[in-house]
Amino acid sequence: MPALNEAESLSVLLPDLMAYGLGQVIIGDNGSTDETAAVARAHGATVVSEPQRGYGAACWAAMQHIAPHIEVVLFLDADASDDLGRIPDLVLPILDDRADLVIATRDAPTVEAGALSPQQRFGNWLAVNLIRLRWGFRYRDLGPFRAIRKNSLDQIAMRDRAFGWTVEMQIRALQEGLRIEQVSVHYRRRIGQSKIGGTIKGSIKAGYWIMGTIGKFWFRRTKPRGR
Ligand SMILES: Nc1nc2c(ncn2[C@@H]2O[C@H](COP(=O)(O)OP(=O)(O)OP(=O)(O)O)[C@@H](O)[C@H]2O)c(=O)[nH]1
Ligand SMILES: [Mg+2]
Repeated sequence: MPALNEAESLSVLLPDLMAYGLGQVIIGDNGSTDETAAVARAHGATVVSEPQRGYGAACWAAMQHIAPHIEVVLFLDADASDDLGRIPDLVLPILDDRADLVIATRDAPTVEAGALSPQQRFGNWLAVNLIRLRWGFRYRDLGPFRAIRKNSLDQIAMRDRAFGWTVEMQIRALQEGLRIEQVSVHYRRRIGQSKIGGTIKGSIKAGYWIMGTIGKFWFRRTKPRGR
């Protein structure tokens, strides 16, 4: 879970998350100046500090602390927007060996009004349509809430350290022929202050990285060069 100043939401989210009895809960703390680290530790999470800013940098740092026995890795945001009740729906297809990557798509009829900004909706729409044009797969969202087999995560060798993280994972999954499932989920307005999709500056930054990542892979052959 990448987190930047999410003490308020983590104090609500973590007690619920811990109830699922996951093998490990790891927070990639991206230089928070609030009580994020203290709150996370108080609830039994492992905190990995990553001074280099960026969503991907925080996810990557957290990933380096995954224990060897872990089979499935769940990613989610620290802002309490995601519906934890759907964790089994994301994880079980992988444990049952039906899928390697399961994406929670924020398109259930119950998605809270205002939880996704118009620029987020437009950016996601554009990105998934570009992916469909280039790779022929119909993703419905670039949502942060997703589960992936640990071996597959290693196989796709994530490079992005910023806001192209989710889209890179989805494109690389297609290039590697992973089995992909999508699950419609509920999505709530976040707790705490918006940093990316809910702000103009954040949206421009995220849009730049998402489009840049699609562009980077667009002209590559099925496997990235040099592998
Ligand atoms: N590591 C890292 N994480 C960040 C950064 N900005 C935001 N985050 C985290 O990434 C997640 C998503 O950020 P949000 O601010 O919720 O962005 P969003 O979901 O696009 O938009 P809203 O929920 O509408 O604010 C949260 O867990 C944040 O704490 C950053 O620069 N670095
Ligand atoms: Mg959010």
